[in-house]
Order: sequence, then structure tokens, then C-alpha cells
Amino acid sequence: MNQAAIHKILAGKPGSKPTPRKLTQLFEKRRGANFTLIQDLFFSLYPETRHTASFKSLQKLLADGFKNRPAELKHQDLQRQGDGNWYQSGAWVGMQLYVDRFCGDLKKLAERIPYFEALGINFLHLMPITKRPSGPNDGGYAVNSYTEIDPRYGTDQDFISLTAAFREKGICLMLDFVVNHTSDEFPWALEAKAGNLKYQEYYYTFPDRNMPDLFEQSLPEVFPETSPGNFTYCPQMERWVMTVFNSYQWDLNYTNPAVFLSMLENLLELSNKGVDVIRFDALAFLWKKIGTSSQNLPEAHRLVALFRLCLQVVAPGVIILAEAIVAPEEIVAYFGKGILEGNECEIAYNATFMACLWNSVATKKTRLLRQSLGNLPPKPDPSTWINYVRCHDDIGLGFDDSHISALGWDPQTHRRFLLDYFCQRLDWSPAKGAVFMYNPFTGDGRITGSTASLLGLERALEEEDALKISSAEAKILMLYGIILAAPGIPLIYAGDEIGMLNDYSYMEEADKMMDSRWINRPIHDWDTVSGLSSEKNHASRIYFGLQHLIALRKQQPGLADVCSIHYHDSGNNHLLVFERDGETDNGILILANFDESPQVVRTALLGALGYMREGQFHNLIDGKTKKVRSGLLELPPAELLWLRKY
Ligand code: OTU
Repeated sequence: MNQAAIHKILAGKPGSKPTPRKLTQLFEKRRGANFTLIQDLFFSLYPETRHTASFKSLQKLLADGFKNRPAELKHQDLQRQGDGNWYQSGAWVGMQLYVDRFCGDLKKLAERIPYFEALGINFLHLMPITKRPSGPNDGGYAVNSYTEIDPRYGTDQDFISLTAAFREKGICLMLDFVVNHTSDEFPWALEAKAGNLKYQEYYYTFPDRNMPDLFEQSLPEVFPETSPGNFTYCPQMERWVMTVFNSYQWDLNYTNPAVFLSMLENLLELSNKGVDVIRFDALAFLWKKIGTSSQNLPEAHRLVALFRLCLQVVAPGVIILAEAIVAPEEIVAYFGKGILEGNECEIAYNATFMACLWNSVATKKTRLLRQSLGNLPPKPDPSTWINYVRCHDDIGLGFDDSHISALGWDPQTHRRFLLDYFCQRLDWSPAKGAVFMYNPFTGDGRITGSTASLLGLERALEEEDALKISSAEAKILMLYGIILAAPGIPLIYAGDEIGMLNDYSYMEEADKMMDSRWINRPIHDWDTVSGLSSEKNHASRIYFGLQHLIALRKQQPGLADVCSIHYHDSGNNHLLVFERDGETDNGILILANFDESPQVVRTALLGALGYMREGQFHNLIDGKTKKVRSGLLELPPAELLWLRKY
């Protein structure tokens, strides 16, 4: 049983409106229940603080955090401790967006709530909105503040009002906590540059290249094209500073307990503003050790669990998403293992699923997907996935090499093929993507581009080829129809709902031109939105198709996270076939054809699984029951079926 489950028992049945006294009692209980674990984790990371006041400071932060938490949020916390885990409901459908590029600012975003409601979106990930440097800032992932709203988005008050409006409408809000690094203009960095030794210890700084060179022997590079190496020389400080990401993103030194405590304070403050899900950015990188890749180290896990257990004492309704785009089994580890099982992050990005979907698009085959996902270690019960097709970052090809080899493919050559397929190096490929961060030494590269452009819509529109346009539309809806049926929270990338293409304008902006991820961060096309009308053009067909799938998903109890998933081998490698909640009457069988030609599946399989009776099957998507006369059911290219159980 994880700590959250213990808290549920301690909280008992939520009364209608608990008194402040009762709320405080519950806080004390949670603090008591988490105390030993918090203490253990803290002293295991910071053994030298045993005889100092650090642990007392931590306790005070928790008490202050609770005191400052608005009563409304305390009540919401208690409601969320009711039956089940609120984030595992099948009713959540998310969207990720840049506020400025989507609609301008926070006030205007509040006015767009009807747009979200119409599509069925009730979970929003807003890309960073706090203060950042005016020059290059990695889309806000270089932070000057963890809690103050950047004036371009509005005021702190606008933000508080927005969170209140979201609460009223039942919209869940996710924001980033850029936990691994600050910008080089963050107050601590400015102090460090000015020679303040205390703050130099907030980062990894070194007087010469000795330590950096030792680290470099085993540290991979995240942005080899724009920010090679992992250290940057700071002339003001006359020291080298660790910068694993961009040179202006300084890695925080979590071996210093003061850093943990200050960041905990920031985390609690952010949560108290009414954020529901906190996205822990780049959390795999939190602990550094010479001789290792400094990713996914056990200390990083303990640190995340420590943040989590502290946050839970103050705000049990707030949960954490792991942004760990790492090897499949390493991702699952962020749900917590051993004594930390279910005590680390509640949600993680299902990056393996995403990468395998794109692999299936290029190869038109599904075995790698089935094998990779079928072989994943099971996630703990109280955790869930975010399933997505595209996000603001690149598509990393993070498959397990052994799975690629098992298919008889050479991993290196296969990755090269995927880059060629998506990044315009093969004449016959419909995809129009771009390479991100090609590393000539390792041959590694990642892929970027919008969903629609990667699936051929851009090229098809250029060629004015109606058949190719409809093929691209079908692929978009097929991929989204798959993630909408997968266990977890589906997350739509804003713009995909109207089939937005690559945006090449970044090439003209000095602070963006080197970062091809901007190709998929478009300015939302409201003209297209206002022209949406049933079946008229590609944007309309995608939008209404997606709207229909979202509504359908919410009606199907069998698609909630807690329901089982089972991948079936249909004998046809072009088809992805998986079943949700198959043990019950709510069972749904999902079939998708990744090939460019029609493909067949044996009706005997559908019958044996309970999705066919007397030669008939019922497809929930078009609401039709059809009869199959032969022993084979044929799926046209990019066809998606959600079959109802008989
Ligand atoms: C995250 O991604 C963010 O999503 C990016 O937008 C940021 O640039 C970055 O952190 C720095 O804040 O390197 O290319 O293996 O892939 O954490 C994306 C994990 C990234 C990394 C991921 C990172």
C-alpha cells in the first residue's frame, strides 16, 4: 500500500465541509504517516545534515506550505481523496499548448474555455508561463522564477483567476516545474556570478577543467548541435558551470540540501496557486556522478520521492508527472520501486508507446510496438500514463535495441531508416519532418515535425492530391484513435485537432533558428477554426472526427486506466490489435491497419474473443453493425475500428 492509500484511510469519508480544525488534524496525520519515509530519504541524501537544523527547516516548510494553502484547495484535496484515484478516470482528455502561440495571454485563454469544452478537453498542459530571459530561453524552460508569471502572459492575479475558472469548469491544470536547472539570470545565478560563494554552491561550478573533463568522459550530450559539451565557462565568475542542456541553463546542485529546500519551497508555492498536476521536467538528470551518464541514478529517484512525499503532506490532491524520455524500463521506474512503489510520480509520459507508433507508421508493421509494450514491466496500480502522438519536443528513437535485433533488423541501420523516412531523404515517403540534433559522431538524430506533416498531409496538399489528403487524414485519426483507447490520459497537441502543418517561421527568428523543434510549435490558426463545418475540408474532417472519438471514449467505461489492456497477435503484422477490459462486458477490441494496402484479419479470432456473433460485428466508431461473409475481415489502409463486445 502506498502513502496516498494510507492517507485515504486516515482521511475517512469526506464530510460536506470540514472545519479548519479538522483540516489541520488531517495535515498532522499525513505528516505523521510520511514522517519516517521523508526522514529516511532526506538523511540518505544528506547524511551530513543529521546534526544541523536542515531537517527542522524542512518541517517548517511543510507547516508554512499548509498554512498558505487556500481553503478552497484544501477542500478539493479532500474530495480527491475519495474513491479511486481521480487521475485514473477515463473522463480526462488533455491538450498541450503554448499560451502565447495559442491565443496570446492568460486572460484570452480563459475566454477560450468554450473551445476546449466543444472538443471535449478537460485537462490542459500550459507550456512554461513564468519569467524567463528575454533572449534565448528554450521556450520558457530557462526560468528566471518558478512562480512569478511572465508579463507577456499577464499578471499573477490573471493566473489565479484562470485557475479558479478552470476549477469551476472542472478543467485540470498541469504546469511545469523545471526542477533540473534555472536560467543563468535566475537570482541565485546572478549572485553566483557576482562572486557569492553560497550561491555558487547552488550549481556545479569548478575553477578549471579537471572535474568537468572527468564528468565529460561518461556524460552524453543532449543538444550536441547547439550546445556541445556539458559545461560552460562563465567569465564573470571565472569558473566552469555545468550546463547539460543549453549553455544558459545551469544545472542545480542537489547534493546541497539548501537547493532541495529552496526548490521544495518553490514547488509548494506553485501548487498553492491552484495547479493540479506538476510536470517534473527532465527529472532523470537530477543527480550527477562522475563515471556515470548521470541519468536515472538511484539518488535522483530518492530525490523525486522526497519532493513527492513532502508535497503530498501539504497538498494531497496535487500529483506529479515524470518527464523522463528514457529507456522503457527506466520510465516505469519513476512510478517508484520497492519501498517507493507508488510513492514517486503518479503519471509518466508513455514515450515508448509514442515512439513505437511512429516506428509503425514508417515500417507499416506493428511487431516492435507489440513486443516493446508487451514486455514493459507492469506499472504500479496507482499510477497512470500520458499517451500522446506528438509534443513540443523531438521524437526520440528510444527503443530497446534488443527488440529491434529480435526482429532481424540492425538497430543502427533501422534508426537511420526512420530518420530518412521522416526527414525527407526518401523520395517515396509522404512525411515532411526535420532532423533534430544530428550527432555525426554517434550517428544519432531525432525527428521533429507536426503530426499532420509527418503523416503526409503537407505534401498531399502541395500536390493537391485528394486521395493522399484523405490518406493523411485517416492516419491522423487512426493514431489519435489509438491513444484515445489506450490506458491513461490522452494528450492532444494543440493544432493537431485541425491538422496544422509545419511552421517554418522559426528559421527567420535569431533565437529559434537553431532549434528545429519550433517547426512544431505553431501559432494557432483561428481562421481555420472559424471555418470549421461538417465534412467541408481536411481541417473539418479531422476536427469532427477527433471530437467524435473523444466523446465516444468518455462513454466507454472499459477505456479507463484501471481497465486491463491486452495485445493480440492477429497473425497479420500490419495490424495493431489490442483489447481493453476484455474480461468484462465492457470489453473493446481496437484494430488499426498501418499498411498502405487493405489488410485482413481472421474472423475466427474476433469470434473467439467475443467481438463477432453470427458473422456480425459492431464498430462503435461509425455505430454500424456489419456482416462478414468470408472468414476474413478486411480493413482498408489506415482503418481504425473499436469493436464492441457481444
Ligand atoms: C525537456 O525535454 C523539455 O520538454 C524540453 O522542451 C526542454 O528543452 C528540456 O527539458 C530542458 O528543460 O531534452 O529534447 O531525456 O529528452 O527531458 C527534449 C529527457 C529534452 C529529455 C527531456 C528534455
